[in-house]
Amino acid sequence: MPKEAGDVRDSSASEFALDRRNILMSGASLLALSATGAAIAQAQESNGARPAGRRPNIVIILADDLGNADLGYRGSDIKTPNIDKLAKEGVCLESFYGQPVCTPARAALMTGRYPMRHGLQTLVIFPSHTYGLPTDERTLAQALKDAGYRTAMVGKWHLGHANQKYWPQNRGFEHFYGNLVGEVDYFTKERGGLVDWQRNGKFFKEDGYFTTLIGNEAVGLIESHDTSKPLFLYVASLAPHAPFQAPQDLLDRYPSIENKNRRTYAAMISGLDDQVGRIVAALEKKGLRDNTIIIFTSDNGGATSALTATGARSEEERKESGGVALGEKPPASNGNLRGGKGTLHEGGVRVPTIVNWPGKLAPRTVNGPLHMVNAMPTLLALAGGNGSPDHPFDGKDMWATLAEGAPSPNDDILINVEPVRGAIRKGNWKLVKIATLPGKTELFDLAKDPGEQNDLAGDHPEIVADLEARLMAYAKEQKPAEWIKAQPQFLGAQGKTVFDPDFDIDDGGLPHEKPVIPQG
Ligand SMILES: [Ca+2]
Repeated sequence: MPKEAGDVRDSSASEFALDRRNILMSGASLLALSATGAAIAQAQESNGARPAGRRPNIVIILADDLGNADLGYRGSDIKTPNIDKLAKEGVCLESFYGQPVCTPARAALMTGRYPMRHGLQTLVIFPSHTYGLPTDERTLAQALKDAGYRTAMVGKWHLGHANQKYWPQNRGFEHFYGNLVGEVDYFTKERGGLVDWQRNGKFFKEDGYFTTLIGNEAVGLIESHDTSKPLFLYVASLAPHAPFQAPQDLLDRYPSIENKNRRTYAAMISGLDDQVGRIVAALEKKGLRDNTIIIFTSDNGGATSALTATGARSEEERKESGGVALGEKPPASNGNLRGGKGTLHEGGVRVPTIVNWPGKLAPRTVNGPLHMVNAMPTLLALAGGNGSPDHPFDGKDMWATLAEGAPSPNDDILINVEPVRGAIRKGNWKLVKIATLPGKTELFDLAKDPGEQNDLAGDHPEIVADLEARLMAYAKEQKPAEWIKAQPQFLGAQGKTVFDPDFDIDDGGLPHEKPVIPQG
Protein backbone atom coordinates (compact mmCIF):
# COMPACT_ATOMS: atom_id res chain seq x y z
CA MET A 1 0.00 0.00 0.00
CA PRO A 2 1.64 3.27 -1.03
CA LYS A 3 2.00 5.96 1.58
CA GLU A 4 -0.86 8.35 1.13
CA ALA A 5 -0.97 12.10 1.16
CA GLY A 6 1.61 13.03 3.80
CA ASP A 7 0.71 12.74 7.45
CA VAL A 8 0.18 16.37 8.21
CA ARG A 9 -2.07 17.24 11.10
CA ASP A 10 -3.75 20.57 11.04
CA SER A 11 -1.81 21.84 14.01
CA SER A 12 1.45 21.15 12.25
CA ALA A 13 0.32 21.99 8.74
CA SER A 14 1.14 25.65 8.98
CA GLU A 15 4.51 24.93 10.58
CA PHE A 16 5.19 22.56 7.75
CA ALA A 17 4.31 25.30 5.29
CA LEU A 18 6.47 27.82 7.12
CA ASP A 19 9.46 25.47 7.24
CA ARG A 20 9.08 24.84 3.59
CA ARG A 21 8.77 28.51 2.80
CA ASN A 22 11.81 29.27 4.90
CA ILE A 23 13.84 26.78 2.94
CA LEU A 24 12.48 27.97 -0.38
CA MET A 25 12.84 31.60 0.51
CA SER A 26 16.28 31.55 2.11
CA GLY A 27 17.76 34.86 1.11
CA ALA A 28 14.39 36.51 0.70
CA SER A 29 13.89 39.79 2.47
CA LEU A 30 12.90 39.85 6.11
CA LEU A 31 9.87 41.86 5.13
CA ALA A 32 8.66 39.18 2.76
CA LEU A 33 9.18 36.51 5.39
CA SER A 34 7.33 38.40 8.07
CA ALA A 35 4.47 39.00 5.65
CA THR A 36 4.36 35.26 4.94
CA GLY A 37 4.25 34.62 8.66
CA ALA A 38 1.38 37.05 8.97
CA ALA A 39 -0.54 35.26 6.23
CA ILE A 40 0.01 31.96 8.00
CA ALA A 41 -1.02 33.44 11.33
CA GLN A 42 -4.17 34.67 9.63
CA ALA A 43 -4.86 31.15 8.42
CA GLN A 44 -4.41 29.82 11.96
CA GLU A 45 -6.84 32.28 13.47
CA SER A 46 -9.96 30.41 12.52
CA ASN A 47 -12.05 28.69 15.13
CA GLY A 48 -13.10 25.10 14.93
CA ALA A 49 -10.86 22.09 15.25
CA ARG A 50 -9.84 20.66 11.95
CA PRO A 51 -9.73 16.90 11.59
CA ALA A 52 -6.46 15.21 12.40
CA GLY A 53 -4.85 12.86 9.93
CA ARG A 54 -3.97 13.00 6.31
CA ARG A 55 -4.56 16.09 4.27
CA PRO A 56 -7.70 15.68 2.19
CA ASN A 57 -8.01 15.25 -1.52
CA ILE A 58 -10.01 18.15 -2.88
CA VAL A 59 -12.57 17.94 -5.68
CA ILE A 60 -14.40 21.09 -6.76
CA ILE A 61 -17.29 20.59 -9.16
CA LEU A 62 -18.48 23.89 -10.60
CA ALA A 63 -21.72 24.03 -12.56
CA ASP A 64 -22.30 26.92 -14.95
CA ASP A 65 -25.44 29.09 -14.90
CA LEU A 66 -27.30 26.55 -12.75
CA GLY A 67 -30.74 27.71 -11.68
CA ASN A 68 -31.03 27.86 -7.90
CA ALA A 69 -34.13 25.65 -7.93
CA ASP A 70 -32.99 23.22 -10.64
CA LEU A 71 -31.68 20.30 -8.56
CA GLY A 72 -33.64 17.40 -7.14
CA TYR A 73 -32.82 18.21 -3.52
CA ARG A 74 -34.17 21.72 -4.08
CA GLY A 75 -37.54 20.42 -5.16
CA SER A 76 -37.00 20.33 -8.90
CA ASP A 77 -38.52 17.84 -11.32
CA ILE A 78 -35.01 17.55 -12.79
CA LYS A 79 -33.49 14.29 -11.59
CA THR A 80 -30.13 14.64 -9.85
CA PRO A 81 -29.78 11.62 -7.52
CA ASN A 82 -26.00 11.83 -7.24
CA ILE A 83 -25.90 15.52 -6.34
CA ASP A 84 -28.85 14.95 -3.99
CA LYS A 85 -26.85 12.26 -2.19
CA LEU A 86 -23.93 14.66 -1.68
CA ALA A 87 -26.43 17.17 -0.27
CA LYS A 88 -28.15 14.67 2.02
CA GLU A 89 -24.87 13.46 3.46
CA GLY A 90 -23.09 16.81 3.42
CA VAL A 91 -23.33 20.46 4.39
CA CYS A 92 -25.81 22.50 2.34
CA LEU A 93 -24.94 26.18 2.09
CA GLU A 94 -28.17 28.05 1.54
CA SER A 95 -26.77 31.58 1.30
CA PHE A 96 -23.59 31.05 -0.63
CA TYR A 97 -22.67 33.79 -3.09
CA GLY A 98 -21.04 33.34 -6.47
CA GLN A 99 -20.89 36.30 -8.83
CA PRO A 100 -23.39 37.60 -11.42
CA VAL A 101 -21.48 35.98 -14.31
CA CYS A 102 -18.78 33.45 -15.15
CA THR A 103 -15.39 35.19 -15.17
CA PRO A 104 -15.62 37.05 -11.84
CA ALA A 105 -16.94 33.94 -10.07
CA ARG A 106 -14.02 31.86 -11.30
CA ALA A 107 -11.58 34.61 -10.33
CA ALA A 108 -13.03 34.64 -6.81
CA LEU A 109 -12.84 30.85 -6.56
CA MET A 110 -9.27 30.68 -7.82
CA THR A 111 -7.81 33.51 -5.69
CA GLY A 112 -9.90 33.95 -2.54
CA ARG A 113 -10.14 37.61 -3.51
CA TYR A 114 -12.97 39.76 -4.81
CA PRO A 115 -12.78 40.12 -8.61
CA MET A 116 -12.69 43.92 -8.30
CA ARG A 117 -9.10 43.37 -7.09
CA HIS A 118 -8.26 41.88 -10.50
CA GLY A 119 -10.22 44.24 -12.76
CA LEU A 120 -12.49 41.28 -13.54
CA GLN A 121 -15.61 42.59 -11.79
CA THR A 122 -17.55 43.50 -14.94
CA LEU A 123 -19.09 40.94 -17.31
CA VAL A 124 -16.92 38.21 -18.84
CA ILE A 125 -13.87 37.78 -21.03
CA PHE A 126 -15.21 37.67 -24.60
CA PRO A 127 -13.46 35.55 -27.24
CA SER A 128 -11.99 38.68 -28.86
CA HIS A 129 -10.63 40.03 -25.57
CA THR A 130 -6.96 39.68 -24.75
CA TYR A 131 -6.94 40.11 -20.96
CA GLY A 132 -7.05 37.48 -18.23
CA LEU A 133 -6.63 36.90 -14.52
CA PRO A 134 -3.49 38.91 -13.68
CA THR A 135 -0.54 36.54 -13.45
CA ASP A 136 0.78 38.08 -10.23
CA GLU A 137 -2.29 36.68 -8.46
CA ARG A 138 -1.58 33.39 -6.69
CA THR A 139 -4.16 30.77 -7.59
CA LEU A 140 -5.61 28.00 -5.46
CA ALA A 141 -3.95 25.52 -7.83
CA GLN A 142 -0.53 27.14 -7.39
CA ALA A 143 -0.87 27.15 -3.63
CA LEU A 144 -1.94 23.50 -3.52
CA LYS A 145 0.78 22.47 -5.96
CA ASP A 146 3.37 24.20 -3.77
CA ALA A 147 1.91 22.37 -0.78
CA GLY A 148 2.58 19.04 -2.48
CA TYR A 149 -0.72 18.35 -4.23
CA ARG A 150 -1.18 16.88 -7.68
CA THR A 151 -3.28 19.52 -9.46
CA ALA A 152 -5.58 18.88 -12.40
CA MET A 153 -8.42 20.67 -14.14
CA VAL A 154 -11.02 19.49 -16.61
CA GLY A 155 -13.61 21.71 -18.30
CA LYS A 156 -14.14 25.42 -18.85
CA TRP A 157 -11.52 27.94 -17.75
CA HIS A 158 -12.75 31.46 -18.74
CA LEU A 159 -9.94 33.34 -16.97
CA GLY A 160 -7.96 34.27 -20.08
CA HIS A 161 -7.16 32.64 -23.41
CA ALA A 162 -5.39 35.11 -25.73
CA ASN A 163 -1.98 34.58 -24.17
CA GLN A 164 -0.68 31.25 -22.95
CA LYS A 165 0.46 32.85 -19.72
CA TYR A 166 -3.21 32.92 -18.69
CA TRP A 167 -3.90 29.25 -19.41
CA PRO A 168 -4.61 26.87 -16.53
CA GLN A 169 -1.40 24.89 -17.03
CA ASN A 170 0.52 28.12 -16.42
CA ARG A 171 -1.63 29.03 -13.42
CA GLY A 172 -0.89 26.04 -11.21
CA PHE A 173 -2.62 23.11 -12.92
CA GLU A 174 -0.27 20.29 -13.87
CA HIS A 175 -2.93 18.81 -16.11
CA PHE A 176 -5.57 20.62 -18.15
CA TYR A 177 -8.21 19.17 -20.47
CA GLY A 178 -11.02 21.37 -21.70
CA ASN A 179 -11.74 24.76 -23.22
CA LEU A 180 -10.58 28.29 -22.57
CA VAL A 181 -13.38 30.66 -23.64
CA GLY A 182 -16.78 31.01 -22.05
CA GLU A 183 -18.97 28.94 -24.30
CA VAL A 184 -18.42 26.37 -27.03
CA ASP A 185 -20.63 23.96 -28.93
CA TYR A 186 -21.09 20.87 -26.72
CA PHE A 187 -20.38 18.49 -29.61
CA THR A 188 -17.88 20.29 -31.88
CA LYS A 189 -16.23 22.29 -29.07
CA GLU A 190 -16.02 25.18 -31.53
CA ARG A 191 -16.51 28.87 -31.04
CA GLY A 192 -16.44 31.41 -33.83
CA GLY A 193 -15.07 28.82 -36.26
CA LEU A 194 -12.19 27.67 -34.04
CA VAL A 195 -11.89 24.47 -32.07
CA ASP A 196 -11.35 25.48 -28.44
CA TRP A 197 -10.55 22.07 -26.99
CA GLN A 198 -7.18 20.96 -25.78
CA ARG A 199 -5.24 18.70 -23.53
CA ASN A 200 -2.16 20.34 -22.00
CA GLY A 201 -1.81 22.92 -24.76
CA LYS A 202 -2.46 20.63 -27.75
CA PHE A 203 -5.68 21.56 -29.56
CA PHE A 204 -7.53 18.71 -31.21
CA LYS A 205 -10.90 17.66 -32.58
CA GLU A 206 -12.67 15.08 -30.50
CA ASP A 207 -16.07 13.49 -30.95
CA GLY A 208 -18.30 13.33 -27.93
CA TYR A 209 -20.41 15.39 -25.58
CA PHE A 210 -18.58 17.99 -23.47
CA THR A 211 -20.01 16.87 -20.14
CA THR A 212 -19.31 13.17 -20.73
CA LEU A 213 -15.79 13.85 -21.98
CA ILE A 214 -14.74 15.85 -18.91
CA GLY A 215 -16.29 13.13 -16.74
CA ASN A 216 -14.21 10.53 -18.56
CA GLU A 217 -11.06 12.58 -18.03
CA ALA A 218 -11.83 13.18 -14.34
CA VAL A 219 -12.40 9.47 -13.75
CA GLY A 220 -9.18 8.64 -15.60
CA LEU A 221 -7.22 11.11 -13.49
CA ILE A 222 -8.60 9.58 -10.29
CA GLU A 223 -7.93 6.01 -11.45
CA SER A 224 -4.33 6.78 -12.41
CA HIS A 225 -3.63 9.03 -9.43
CA ASP A 226 -0.43 8.31 -7.51
CA THR A 227 -1.77 8.27 -3.96
CA SER A 228 1.57 9.22 -2.45
CA LYS A 229 0.33 12.77 -3.07
CA PRO A 230 -3.03 14.33 -2.28
CA LEU A 231 -5.13 15.27 -5.31
CA PHE A 232 -6.74 18.57 -6.24
CA LEU A 233 -9.20 18.08 -9.08
CA TYR A 234 -11.20 21.02 -10.46
CA VAL A 235 -14.12 19.91 -12.61
CA ALA A 236 -15.55 22.98 -14.35
CA SER A 237 -18.70 21.89 -16.11
CA LEU A 238 -20.04 23.93 -19.02
CA ALA A 239 -23.49 22.48 -18.32
CA PRO A 240 -26.13 23.74 -18.04
CA HIS A 241 -24.88 26.93 -19.75
CA ALA A 242 -26.23 27.58 -23.26
CA PRO A 243 -26.11 26.45 -26.03
CA PHE A 244 -28.84 24.06 -24.97
CA GLN A 245 -27.61 20.80 -26.44
CA ALA A 246 -27.81 17.24 -25.16
CA PRO A 247 -27.49 13.75 -26.63
CA GLN A 248 -30.68 11.81 -27.31
CA ASP A 249 -30.29 9.36 -24.41
CA LEU A 250 -30.35 12.25 -21.93
CA LEU A 251 -33.25 13.95 -23.73
CA ASP A 252 -35.19 10.69 -23.55
CA ARG A 253 -35.28 10.93 -19.75
CA TYR A 254 -37.66 13.88 -19.97
CA PRO A 255 -40.42 12.95 -22.45
CA SER A 256 -43.00 14.89 -20.45
CA ILE A 257 -41.28 18.28 -20.63
CA GLU A 258 -42.80 19.98 -23.65
CA ASN A 259 -40.70 23.15 -23.82
CA LYS A 260 -37.73 22.22 -26.00
CA ASN A 261 -35.14 24.33 -24.19
CA ARG A 262 -36.37 23.27 -20.73
CA ARG A 263 -36.26 19.64 -21.77
CA THR A 264 -32.72 20.02 -23.09
CA TYR A 265 -31.64 22.01 -20.04
CA ALA A 266 -33.00 19.27 -17.74
CA ALA A 267 -31.15 16.66 -19.79
CA MET A 268 -27.91 18.67 -19.49
CA ILE A 269 -28.21 18.81 -15.71
CA SER A 270 -28.88 15.08 -15.55
CA GLY A 271 -25.79 14.62 -17.74
CA LEU A 272 -23.75 16.55 -15.19
CA ASP A 273 -25.30 14.55 -12.35
CA ASP A 274 -24.27 11.31 -14.08
CA GLN A 275 -20.66 12.51 -14.13
CA VAL A 276 -20.82 13.52 -10.46
CA GLY A 277 -21.90 9.94 -9.73
CA ARG A 278 -19.04 8.52 -11.77
CA ILE A 279 -16.49 10.77 -10.05
CA VAL A 280 -17.70 9.75 -6.59
CA ALA A 281 -17.68 6.07 -7.61
CA ALA A 282 -14.12 6.41 -8.94
CA LEU A 283 -13.00 7.97 -5.64
CA GLU A 284 -14.66 5.10 -3.74
CA LYS A 285 -13.09 2.45 -5.94
CA LYS A 286 -9.65 4.03 -5.50
CA GLY A 287 -10.12 4.09 -1.72
CA LEU A 288 -9.98 7.89 -1.60
CA ARG A 289 -13.58 8.82 -0.83
CA ASP A 290 -13.29 8.99 2.95
CA ASN A 291 -10.45 11.45 2.69
CA THR A 292 -11.85 13.63 -0.06
CA ILE A 293 -13.68 16.90 0.43
CA ILE A 294 -16.07 17.61 -2.43
CA ILE A 295 -17.44 21.06 -3.10
CA PHE A 296 -20.32 21.33 -5.53
CA THR A 297 -21.42 24.83 -6.54
CA SER A 298 -22.24 27.09 -9.50
CA ASP A 299 -20.56 30.25 -10.74
CA ASN A 300 -23.80 32.25 -10.95
CA GLY A 301 -27.53 31.77 -10.93
CA GLY A 302 -29.74 30.66 -13.79
CA ALA A 303 -30.23 33.04 -16.71
CA THR A 304 -33.69 34.59 -16.79
CA SER A 305 -33.12 36.84 -19.81
CA ALA A 306 -32.22 35.79 -23.34
CA LEU A 307 -29.37 38.32 -23.46
CA THR A 308 -27.50 36.72 -20.58
CA ALA A 309 -28.35 33.11 -21.45
CA THR A 310 -25.88 32.87 -24.29
CA GLY A 311 -23.02 34.71 -25.93
CA ALA A 312 -24.35 37.45 -28.21
CA ARG A 313 -24.98 36.03 -31.65
CA SER A 314 -27.20 36.72 -34.59
CA GLU A 315 -30.82 35.82 -34.04
CA GLU A 316 -30.54 33.02 -36.58
CA GLU A 317 -27.55 31.50 -34.81
CA ARG A 318 -29.31 31.77 -31.50
CA LYS A 319 -32.19 29.65 -32.77
CA GLU A 320 -30.10 27.13 -34.65
CA SER A 321 -27.36 26.40 -32.14
CA GLY A 322 -29.38 25.89 -28.98
CA GLY A 323 -29.48 29.48 -27.88
CA VAL A 324 -32.50 31.45 -26.76
CA ALA A 325 -34.24 33.83 -29.14
CA LEU A 326 -34.40 37.42 -27.97
CA GLY A 327 -37.59 37.86 -25.99
CA GLU A 328 -37.88 34.12 -25.31
CA LYS A 329 -37.79 32.97 -21.70
CA PRO A 330 -34.70 30.90 -20.89
CA PRO A 331 -35.29 27.51 -19.24
CA ALA A 332 -33.60 28.02 -15.85
CA SER A 333 -35.50 28.53 -12.61
CA ASN A 334 -34.21 30.34 -9.55
CA GLY A 335 -37.36 29.54 -7.61
CA ASN A 336 -38.59 32.44 -5.53
CA LEU A 337 -35.36 34.39 -5.81
CA ARG A 338 -35.48 37.66 -7.71
CA GLY A 339 -33.61 38.09 -10.99
CA GLY A 340 -31.07 35.85 -12.63
CA LYS A 341 -27.64 35.68 -14.18
CA GLY A 342 -26.10 39.11 -14.64
CA THR A 343 -28.06 40.78 -11.84
CA LEU A 344 -27.04 41.56 -8.27
CA HIS A 345 -30.32 40.24 -6.93
CA GLU A 346 -30.28 36.84 -5.27
CA GLY A 347 -31.30 34.90 -8.38
CA GLY A 348 -28.15 36.11 -10.08
CA VAL A 349 -25.64 35.51 -7.33
CA ARG A 350 -26.90 33.03 -4.73
CA VAL A 351 -25.83 29.58 -5.84
CA PRO A 352 -26.76 26.12 -4.50
CA THR A 353 -23.66 24.81 -2.77
CA ILE A 354 -22.72 21.56 -1.05
CA VAL A 355 -19.59 20.67 0.91
CA ASN A 356 -19.25 16.94 1.54
CA TRP A 357 -16.56 15.05 3.43
CA PRO A 358 -17.70 11.72 4.89
CA GLY A 359 -17.01 11.32 8.58
CA LYS A 360 -15.53 14.81 8.90
CA LEU A 361 -18.50 17.04 8.10
CA ALA A 362 -21.82 15.99 9.58
CA PRO A 363 -24.89 16.72 7.47
CA ARG A 364 -26.29 20.15 8.23
CA THR A 365 -27.82 23.20 6.61
CA VAL A 366 -26.01 26.52 6.90
CA ASN A 367 -28.13 29.63 6.39
CA GLY A 368 -25.54 32.29 7.22
CA PRO A 369 -24.06 34.23 4.30
CA LEU A 370 -20.83 32.89 2.78
CA HIS A 371 -18.96 33.77 -0.40
CA MET A 372 -16.97 32.05 -3.12
CA VAL A 373 -13.84 33.87 -1.85
CA ASN A 374 -14.02 31.74 1.33
CA ALA A 375 -13.19 28.54 -0.53
CA MET A 376 -9.46 29.15 -0.97
CA PRO A 377 -8.55 30.12 2.62
CA THR A 378 -10.72 27.26 3.95
CA LEU A 379 -9.10 24.68 1.71
CA LEU A 380 -5.56 25.95 2.27
CA ALA A 381 -6.01 25.73 6.03
CA LEU A 382 -6.89 22.05 5.55
CA ALA A 383 -4.13 21.44 3.02
CA GLY A 384 -1.32 23.29 4.78
CA GLY A 385 -0.81 25.75 1.93
CA ASN A 386 -0.63 29.50 1.95
CA GLY A 387 -1.72 32.47 -0.10
CA SER A 388 0.27 35.43 -1.28
CA PRO A 389 1.55 38.00 1.22
CA ASP A 390 1.16 40.63 -1.50
CA HIS A 391 -2.45 39.75 -2.18
CA PRO A 392 -4.31 39.09 1.08
CA PHE A 393 -7.52 37.10 0.97
CA ASP A 394 -10.89 38.80 1.11
CA GLY A 395 -12.31 35.40 2.00
CA LYS A 396 -12.38 33.87 5.47
CA ASP A 397 -11.75 30.34 6.63
CA MET A 398 -15.29 28.97 7.02
CA TRP A 399 -14.36 25.58 8.49
CA ALA A 400 -16.02 26.23 11.86
CA THR A 401 -19.24 27.14 10.06
CA LEU A 402 -19.11 23.95 8.00
CA ALA A 403 -18.09 21.64 10.83
CA GLU A 404 -19.89 23.11 13.83
CA GLY A 405 -22.51 25.44 12.44
CA ALA A 406 -20.67 28.48 13.81
CA PRO A 407 -21.85 31.90 12.58
CA SER A 408 -20.49 33.10 9.26
CA PRO A 409 -16.90 34.36 9.66
CA ASN A 410 -17.53 37.20 7.20
CA ASP A 411 -18.24 40.56 8.83
CA ASP A 412 -19.76 41.72 5.58
CA ILE A 413 -19.96 40.17 2.13
CA LEU A 414 -19.22 42.19 -0.95
CA ILE A 415 -21.58 40.62 -3.44
CA ASN A 416 -19.80 42.60 -6.17
CA VAL A 417 -18.77 46.15 -6.98
CA GLU A 418 -18.29 47.63 -10.44
CA PRO A 419 -17.98 51.19 -11.77
CA VAL A 420 -21.74 51.30 -12.33
CA ARG A 421 -23.25 49.22 -9.55
CA GLY A 422 -22.62 47.19 -6.44
CA ALA A 423 -24.23 45.13 -3.71
CA ILE A 424 -23.21 44.23 -0.19
CA ARG A 425 -24.65 42.08 2.58
CA LYS A 426 -24.20 42.26 6.33
CA GLY A 427 -26.20 39.83 8.44
CA ASN A 428 -29.65 39.69 6.89
CA TRP A 429 -29.45 43.14 5.34
CA LYS A 430 -28.58 43.58 1.70
CA LEU A 431 -27.97 46.83 -0.13
CA VAL A 432 -28.14 47.02 -3.93
CA LYS A 433 -26.89 50.22 -5.53
CA ILE A 434 -27.30 51.06 -9.20
CA ALA A 435 -25.08 54.05 -9.92
CA THR A 436 -25.98 54.83 -13.52
CA LEU A 437 -28.13 57.98 -13.50
CA PRO A 438 -30.68 58.48 -12.14
CA GLY A 439 -29.48 55.75 -9.83
CA LYS A 440 -31.24 53.57 -7.31
CA THR A 441 -30.50 52.28 -3.82
CA GLU A 442 -32.45 49.32 -2.46
CA LEU A 443 -32.35 47.69 0.97
CA PHE A 444 -33.74 44.25 1.69
CA ASP A 445 -34.16 42.16 4.82
CA LEU A 446 -33.37 38.75 3.40
CA ALA A 447 -34.53 36.90 6.53
CA LYS A 448 -38.07 38.14 6.01
CA ASP A 449 -37.92 38.83 2.29
CA PRO A 450 -35.63 36.42 0.43
CA GLY A 451 -37.38 37.33 -2.81
CA GLU A 452 -36.31 41.01 -2.44
CA GLN A 453 -39.79 42.36 -3.02
CA ASN A 454 -39.90 45.01 -0.28
CA ASP A 455 -37.39 47.82 -0.60
CA LEU A 456 -36.86 49.13 2.95
CA ALA A 457 -34.25 51.79 2.12
CA GLY A 458 -36.62 54.59 3.13
CA ASP A 459 -37.36 52.99 6.52
CA HIS A 460 -33.78 52.38 7.66
CA PRO A 461 -31.52 55.29 6.68
CA GLU A 462 -28.92 54.31 9.30
CA ILE A 463 -28.53 50.81 7.84
CA VAL A 464 -28.37 52.23 4.33
CA ALA A 465 -25.66 54.67 5.47
CA ASP A 466 -23.58 51.92 7.06
CA LEU A 467 -23.83 49.57 4.08
CA GLU A 468 -23.22 52.38 1.58
CA ALA A 469 -20.08 53.39 3.44
CA ARG A 470 -18.83 49.81 3.37
CA LEU A 471 -19.65 49.46 -0.32
CA MET A 472 -17.92 52.75 -1.16
CA ALA A 473 -14.81 51.72 0.76
CA TYR A 474 -14.59 48.65 -1.45
CA ALA A 475 -15.45 50.68 -4.57
CA LYS A 476 -12.48 52.95 -3.95
CA GLU A 477 -10.15 49.95 -3.87
CA GLN A 478 -11.32 48.50 -7.18
CA LYS A 479 -9.07 48.24 -10.21
CA PRO A 480 -10.38 49.66 -13.49
CA ALA A 481 -12.66 47.05 -15.07
CA GLU A 482 -10.87 45.26 -17.91
CA TRP A 483 -14.09 44.64 -19.81
CA ILE A 484 -14.81 48.36 -19.99
CA LYS A 485 -11.20 49.11 -20.95
CA ALA A 486 -11.46 46.57 -23.78
CA GLN A 487 -14.52 48.12 -25.38
CA PRO A 488 -12.78 50.61 -27.67
CA GLN A 489 -11.78 47.49 -29.65
CA PHE A 490 -15.31 46.23 -29.54
CA LEU A 491 -16.65 47.51 -32.84
CA GLY A 492 -19.36 45.92 -34.89
CA ALA A 493 -19.30 45.55 -38.66
CA GLN A 494 -21.01 48.96 -38.83
CA GLY A 495 -18.13 50.61 -36.99
CA LYS A 496 -20.35 51.16 -33.96
CA THR A 497 -19.87 49.99 -30.42
CA VAL A 498 -22.42 48.15 -28.35
CA PHE A 499 -23.14 51.43 -26.60
CA ASP A 500 -24.51 52.98 -29.79
CA PRO A 501 -28.29 52.89 -29.56
CA ASP A 502 -28.71 51.65 -33.13
CA PHE A 503 -26.02 48.95 -32.90
CA ASP A 504 -27.47 45.97 -34.76
CA ILE A 505 -27.03 42.64 -33.04
CA ASP A 506 -28.13 40.89 -36.24
CA ASP A 507 -25.40 42.36 -38.35
CA GLY A 508 -23.64 39.14 -39.24
CA GLY A 509 -22.73 38.30 -35.68
CA LEU A 510 -20.53 40.25 -33.37
CA PRO A 511 -16.78 40.61 -33.64
CA HIS A 512 -16.41 39.29 -30.12
CA GLU A 513 -17.34 35.88 -31.50
CA LYS A 514 -13.91 35.64 -33.16
CA PRO A 515 -11.61 34.03 -30.62
CA VAL A 516 -8.03 35.16 -30.25
CA ILE A 517 -6.39 31.91 -29.21
CA PRO A 518 -2.77 31.10 -30.00
CA GLN A 519 -2.72 27.51 -31.29
CA GLY A 520 0.03 26.37 -28.95
CA1 LIG B 1 -21.78 31.17 -15.71
